[in-house]
Amino acid sequence: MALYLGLDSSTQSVTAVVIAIEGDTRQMVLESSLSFDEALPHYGTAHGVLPRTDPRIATSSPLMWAEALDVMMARIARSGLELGRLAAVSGSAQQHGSVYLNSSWVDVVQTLDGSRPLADQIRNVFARDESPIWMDSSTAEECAEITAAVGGEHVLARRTGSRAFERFTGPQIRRFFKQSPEGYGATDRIHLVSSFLASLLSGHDAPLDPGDASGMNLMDLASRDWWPEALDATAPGLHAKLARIVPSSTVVGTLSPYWQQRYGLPAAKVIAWSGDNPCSLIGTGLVKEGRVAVSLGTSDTVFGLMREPRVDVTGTGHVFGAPTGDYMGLTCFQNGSLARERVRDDLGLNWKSFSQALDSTPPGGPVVLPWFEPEITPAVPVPGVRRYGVSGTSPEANVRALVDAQMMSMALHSQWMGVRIDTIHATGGAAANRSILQTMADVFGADVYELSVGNSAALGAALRAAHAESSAEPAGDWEDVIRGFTEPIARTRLEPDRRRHAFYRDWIRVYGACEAHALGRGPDPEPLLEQLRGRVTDFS
Ligand code: XUL
Repeated sequence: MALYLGLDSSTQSVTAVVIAIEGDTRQMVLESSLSFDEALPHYGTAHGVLPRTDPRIATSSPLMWAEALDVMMARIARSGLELGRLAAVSGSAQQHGSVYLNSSWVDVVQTLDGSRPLADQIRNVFARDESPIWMDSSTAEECAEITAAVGGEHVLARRTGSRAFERFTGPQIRRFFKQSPEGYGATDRIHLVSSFLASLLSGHDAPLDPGDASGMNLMDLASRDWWPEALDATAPGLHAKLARIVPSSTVVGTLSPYWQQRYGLPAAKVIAWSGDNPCSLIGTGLVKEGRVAVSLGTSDTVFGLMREPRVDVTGTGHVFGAPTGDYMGLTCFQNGSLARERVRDDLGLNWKSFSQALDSTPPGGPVVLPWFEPEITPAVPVPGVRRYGVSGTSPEANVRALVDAQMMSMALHSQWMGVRIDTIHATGGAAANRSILQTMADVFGADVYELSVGNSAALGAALRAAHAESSAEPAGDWEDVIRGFTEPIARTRLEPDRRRHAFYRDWIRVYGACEAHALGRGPDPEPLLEQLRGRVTDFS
């Protein structure tokens, strides 16, 4: 039985998943996590982030990520698994974060000594001790400069898959170049978290994959190579500081002598690492267009595979490379569980009575735009809930209006992906709520399944390792690789109600009109609202 290891270096922790595959036998044989704050308190992080005074700045320690990898590999080596059978390793990492390395890096990484801890040996390879991470929002000025230099937001989005975002790596590199020209000058190599860790595993300067490179505002989506105009707009001499971009399934090396000597691990193949979202795409089984995942977490996210690199002209969605060689679309909504909990608490409900309220109220009441916090999609910088239609409504109607709004907003703002959604894999805390999932099925007109996969990014990385290994033989079939690991729970399937879906197809136009009006981009939606309310029927 071959073993495959998937690692996920996320914002707060590192997780390992080992899967075993032999013919039709498929098992997850190890799942283990360590939290940076708890396991490595000497770095002083809180939730994986270094102490900060300016709330817009978020950095972490690349040395801590390396030490955590070392601790995790030691743990895996002691796990009792038959690691001689470890065939391949791949990884996932928080996207956008960047690691700045000086001229000693290449030599040091190639000559790591198995008798000394990793962190002691790489302490001096950094041109910058702190790495900006995805939670950083300090680069508005650099975003504007890059956007202007390449010819505007639409050009940048069309070429790279996203307009300029503050957390994306290009704007972060530009800020470093502007704030510390000497530091930038002393930087020989800029890695993403993913390619930095892949380098440490393979013992040489590893390439990037298109999934993670597309989170930089620097990669040309069509050619999956660096886009010279974006490099020029970002910082001088940047091309020479960046590694190559290779297909996600590339074998970038084998576990280096360091891991073999120190932990007795075999020379297993190291497959290019990717970002956590592209890895989660695989770990939630989305290897086919038409299937999307809706993650109902603190914020809600819709993501799915796209055969074509369509981009969101409204500028809120992202297109990343998918590990399958296709593309993935991702749209994030800030007011997810946060808004659900707010309404539940304001109305003095618990989850049971929240669901009862939802079940007992048909759609078609007031329209509520649930912007309790600043919203990402659509961009609403100044929060505030907006309401249209009947006033003085019952608590039940408020619950229905909120969940309808969240589902319609997700359906509306994922249309840019141009994908006919027939199946939804629902994950995250609120996916346990059947009433919410039924509304999702009715609004999207798709079958909804609950997915029980935890650690989807680490699992996705392990599956990517298995796929890359098997494609050395006849080309690996993704459906075959994920079989037995990412299937949704069949008995959780919820089908859309035909009549309700027909109603929502019209109601979503009302929702869109209310949203446009609230954003100052459209006429008063009340006449449309009234006209459609006449069509509300008894759905019981
Ligand atoms: C995606 C993003 C986050 C990080 C979290 O654009 O910023 O999902 O990848 O790890």
